[in-house]
Amino acid sequence: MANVVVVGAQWGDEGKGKVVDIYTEHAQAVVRYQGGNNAGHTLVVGNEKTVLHLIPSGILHDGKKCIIGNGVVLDPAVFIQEIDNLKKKGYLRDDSQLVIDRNVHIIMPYHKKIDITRESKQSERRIGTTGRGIGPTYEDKAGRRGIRLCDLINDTIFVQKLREILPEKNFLLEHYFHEEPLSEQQILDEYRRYAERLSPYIGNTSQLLESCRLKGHNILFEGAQGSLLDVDHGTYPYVTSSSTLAGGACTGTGFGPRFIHEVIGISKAYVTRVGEGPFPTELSDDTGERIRKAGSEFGATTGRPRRTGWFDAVALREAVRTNGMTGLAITKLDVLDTFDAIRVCTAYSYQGQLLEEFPSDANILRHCKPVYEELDGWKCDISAARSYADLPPAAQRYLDKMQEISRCPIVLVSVGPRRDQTIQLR
Ligand code: 2SA
Ligand code: GDP
Ligand code: MG
Repeated sequence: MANVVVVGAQWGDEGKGKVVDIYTEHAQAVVRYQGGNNAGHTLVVGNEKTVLHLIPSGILHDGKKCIIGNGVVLDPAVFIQEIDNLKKKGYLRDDSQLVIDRNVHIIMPYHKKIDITRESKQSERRIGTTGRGIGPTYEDKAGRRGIRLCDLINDTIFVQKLREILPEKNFLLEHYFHEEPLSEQQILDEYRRYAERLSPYIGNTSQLLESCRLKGHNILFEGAQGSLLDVDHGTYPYVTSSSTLAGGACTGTGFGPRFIHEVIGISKAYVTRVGEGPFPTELSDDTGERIRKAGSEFGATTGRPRRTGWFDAVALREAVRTNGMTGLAITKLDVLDTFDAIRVCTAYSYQGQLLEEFPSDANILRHCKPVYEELDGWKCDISAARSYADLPPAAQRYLDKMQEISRCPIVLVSVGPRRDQTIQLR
């Protein structure tokens, strides 16, 4: 029996969706605990691809509870669209499979408009956000002026809150950003319709997880984005606005840390990053382009090309520590199938010093140069491997190296996007 947190060990898009889908087989409940529809989690079963932004990646398994915890910020339109798409494909036949916590914060039209406007008008301070309103919604949560789902479904409270908040947002839009103000009536009309559609799914995550735990059920916590995008421990200010680390699984659901047994970090066999911010092993050359092509490295939400680079053990060790990882899942090993030589970054060089620990200051990180070790490539197709022994010796050596320098045992290796293209080591 185990309650497991799955977290991204890098800057997101490590293949969390795929791993959560696989681990769901052993769980009775799957919970998202932070972020919102900035996430894009891709699941491939047979030839069918599903990209989820809000609904937990357990939803393709009948009968598994999928819960959106209080730490998530929810765009109702995206959520409703996602439900409709899943139902069209024959999933989510039983609505009681899906629960949204009554305390999730709602992404409002002004959040999206402020996010997009800030990014376009303040180019020197660009973060490279997904433009989904995530940051402004978390700002209002911390500023105690957010609208929660429990407010949205109580019309008197909803009207009162919107009337308090909207004038401030419109003032900012009109007088600072020189944008059109938003209409209160339009927002009310639109969000009242959403309130109706969301009502059947509302629940209490903390109580639900407690009852799962008491029944001896296994709970899977699904992180979004990645450890290096954590608002506290990431490459601030080039981060998302939530707690992406395993610790966020507790605050984002109301589940106590002493009941969590495993923390599995997902890492690609190389690194990608989307958006701005320092990235020491970035390859802005043909090799980077080759990885992007072979790995289809384009945003699952925005379609943006992802930046690519060699595996970075310094950054991964940071994630191993800040999450208290018990195991590592290495994904996209097959993407390196054609390379003659593969590099791994073991330390950074910074102003003549050798750094083995990840600097928490983005201003230092941006001047760090990677120190590499080079390994031989395996130069063959590994996508049919289903056990460690099936892998060519050079691929085994690469995995052994990653395990040694990241100081965390590898428990799963992924050799293709499909559910079955997986080697489970534990
Ligand atoms: P935001 O929108 O405020 O959360 O953006 C802040 C930073 O967080 C990064 N971020 C992400 N990084 C990787 N993947 C994400 N999800 C999508 C995907 C991204 C996409 O699955 O591909 O489609 O572009 C994600 N979401 C947020 C973001 O790039 C900023 O650096
Ligand atoms: P997530 O946000 O961490 O769930 O990851 P994304 O879905 O944004 O990006 C991961 C991408 O890699 C998706 O397109 C997956 O289908 C794909 N993928 C996952 N694992 C593997 C793998 O082992 N090999 C290959 N080639 N693709 C993979
Ligand atoms: Mg993604």
